[in-house]
Amino acid sequence: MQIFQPIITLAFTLIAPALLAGTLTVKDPWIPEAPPNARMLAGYMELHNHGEDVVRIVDARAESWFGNIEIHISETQDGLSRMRKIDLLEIPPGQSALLQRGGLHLMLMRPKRSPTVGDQITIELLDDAGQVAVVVEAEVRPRP
Ligand SMILES: [Cu+2]
Repeated sequence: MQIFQPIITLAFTLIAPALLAGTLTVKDPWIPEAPPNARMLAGYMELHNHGEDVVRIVDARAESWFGNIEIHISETQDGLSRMRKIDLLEIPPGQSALLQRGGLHLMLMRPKRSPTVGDQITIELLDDAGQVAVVVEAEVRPRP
């Protein structure tokens, strides 16, 4: 039996990262610093799906920092800029989703404390199966 142990260990070492890594990668996640009493902050990043299946993001959480997080899109209608909540962010295989100023973004709502420049905020993005699709380490930076 003992002779099989290294083989099992090797197999797990090879397989485990593939299972854990998921198919989304995150580039440059950041949060513009907001005034201390702000009721919401934005979260920006680039998500890339390097897997073979579509990824559907429906929710996000950072429970030690925010009461809830929504996915928003900013749109200009009749010359007015407004934000709309979207229930599903679909990223097809090989495609990216860009969350940036004036477009898609995470809306980080009901802050439990005030994020300040340099803070690292861990955000989990959840897929339509309720699984964590990717864990994001977003840095709070000065507002441009
Ligand atoms: Cu918003």
